[in-house]
Amino acid sequence: MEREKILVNCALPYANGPLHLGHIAGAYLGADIFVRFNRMIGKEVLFISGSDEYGTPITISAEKSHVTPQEIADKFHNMQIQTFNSLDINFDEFTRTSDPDHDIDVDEFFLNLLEKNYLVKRYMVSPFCRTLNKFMPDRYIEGTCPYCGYNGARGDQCDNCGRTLDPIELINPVCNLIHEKPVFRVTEHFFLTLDSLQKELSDYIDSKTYWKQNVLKFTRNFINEGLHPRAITRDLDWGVKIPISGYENKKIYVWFEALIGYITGARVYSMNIGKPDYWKNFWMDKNVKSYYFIGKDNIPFHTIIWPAMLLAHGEYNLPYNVPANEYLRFEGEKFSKSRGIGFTADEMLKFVDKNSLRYYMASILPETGDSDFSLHEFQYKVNSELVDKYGNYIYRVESFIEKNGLSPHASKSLDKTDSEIMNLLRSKFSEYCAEIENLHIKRGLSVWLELVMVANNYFTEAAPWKLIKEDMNKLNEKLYIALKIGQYLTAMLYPYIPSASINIMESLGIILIPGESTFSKILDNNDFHINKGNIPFEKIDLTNPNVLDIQLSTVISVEDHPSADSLYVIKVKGDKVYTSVSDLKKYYSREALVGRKVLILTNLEPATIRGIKSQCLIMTVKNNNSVELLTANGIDGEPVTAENYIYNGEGTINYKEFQKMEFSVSDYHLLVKLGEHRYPLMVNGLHINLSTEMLDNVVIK
Ligand code: B3M
Ligand code: ZN
Repeated sequence: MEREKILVNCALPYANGPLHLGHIAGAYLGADIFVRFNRMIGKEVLFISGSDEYGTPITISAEKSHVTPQEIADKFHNMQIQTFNSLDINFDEFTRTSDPDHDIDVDEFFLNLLEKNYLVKRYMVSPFCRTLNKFMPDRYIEGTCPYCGYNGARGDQCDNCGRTLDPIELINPVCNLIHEKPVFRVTEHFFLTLDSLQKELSDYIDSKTYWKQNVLKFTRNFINEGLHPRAITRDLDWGVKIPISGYENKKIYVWFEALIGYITGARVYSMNIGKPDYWKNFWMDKNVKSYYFIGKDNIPFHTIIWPAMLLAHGEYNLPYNVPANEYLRFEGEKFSKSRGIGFTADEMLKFVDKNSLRYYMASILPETGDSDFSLHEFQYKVNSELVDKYGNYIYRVESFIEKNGLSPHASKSLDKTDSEIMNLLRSKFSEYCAEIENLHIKRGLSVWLELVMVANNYFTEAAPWKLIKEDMNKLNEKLYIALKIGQYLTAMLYPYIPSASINIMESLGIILIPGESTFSKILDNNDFHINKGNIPFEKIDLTNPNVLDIQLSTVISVEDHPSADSLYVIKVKGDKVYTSVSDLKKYYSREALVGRKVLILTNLEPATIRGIKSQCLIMTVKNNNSVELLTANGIDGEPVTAENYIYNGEGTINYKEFQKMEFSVSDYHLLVKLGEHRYPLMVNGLHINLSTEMLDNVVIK
């Protein structure tokens, strides 16, 4: 029997920087959970996203880094694929809009709409920079929002009130590239006649009574303000070419062509699996529901512009649902790369595993309002729920069974408690399914957590350690039910933390194959073979995401290295005596070093240099050709902290990783970058002072 199909599209992230946790919570994690869930209930899902590579965010990054936009796009397209893979976020196709395949779909769409007069030529007034002698992209123009007064509004959209803007609307517009007031000049462009689709769009939105209120409200306001023709080409160098002659120096606007990337992704995937028309099932069959997982700032493009384009084109389905999420804050502040707030996904994965991160992020998805990412709460939830309750439950049950060589199997009859438990499992599972089907991804996990609490109580009350001495039949029944509970919990956890769930399911003797297994097949399985694997959860410790053990010490002796003329062998006393093989000989006499207070890094992987093991690095700042010893007042062995983060006492850091760490000097103070934050290095509350006021990219050696 043909399986029901659904299409899940995820906003194409700009390929202009690493994905931070706000991006992941905003659109991608929820989508992946929803896709895995739907596959587990037997639906056929096509899951598409890709890199958005023509937006001005890319050209701005390219200008800042003095490289081409293509180089930026290439770098971050690949980085984003890595990041998604490292989080088990697996699209069927992750396309890229700079790929020639994308031009094929954009050309078809553009010419289709042009032929039907949904694209008309108009003149618009655009910001022109006389110094650079070129029209400036909307995003390059900043000023005050005419609607809400926000001073950092951009020419294309106001981040504060979310409205899409034209640069000419901004109050006191300034080009943020060379900080010059632009002039406005007339230029010809193609316009999408949004106004001609006002009625169809209103009817379409009115039919979406089941959409999230935040999405409906924003969209209705947008439509009620009246729709106007919207320019869909720009005076740009970097973008999809306009597929008609005479417009060589203009390109198609990103918020027209990028949306068509959803179709490109589906079509390219179909070609890659050898079924070139497969995608049409999802885009043309009116019964197929399509879901767009996006962040809040993308709402108008997905609930107005894209439906208008699809209405005009006429051959493809319009979005069935657009469950846009709100914003994720980090410790109370909005995630921001530029202001160093929050961690990128890759940085967080240096401190925790993907299962823990997915688990915590799923529990705080900003589905109906902004939510807050707190390191403290992250540690608490993972350790107290995933590890201490769920992981521990599985461990207790499997250990008891394995230790006593038992193999529980279904009993012919169940006592009242067990019948009730089985009914509870089924009813909670249905509740869980209903929540996720209604896009309440977070609430689905809360239902799971309620069952985890029941599980632990059940096993404690069953007291198998007593039954084993009294009643083997009853023991078998209780252990079998305990395994059924573990089976339900592990199956329900799969969409949230797939890799851990697959491992634990295997420890129960059940194989869960992504894309093939279904809940019914898994839950109908009553045949358990325990092979207690390692419960794949470890407690996390985030109180000290500091990987550097730096301490204060005193130089107690300095000798020439016996077989290396340019090196000293220096002994320093920190919390104990360390030997350092150092090239300070080039900069300091032995007398100048003995007795000095110096900072030492003691958890760098030890290295043997010309036969002598170097146990620590005496830290200096290299500035041009001079070298400055890092020093401070205090007692030997006193830890150096990065603000309130102190070294958590575990692990070493290898030299390459250390070299990648970013230090800087600001206001004569030495700072280290952890995640997106820069923290001052302190010793008992005092800064580490340097003779230089400001230094970027400081080399510590
Ligand atoms: N690149 C939004 C963003 O990254 C935009 C999404 C396009 S979806 C077609 O914020
Ligand atoms: Zn505004």
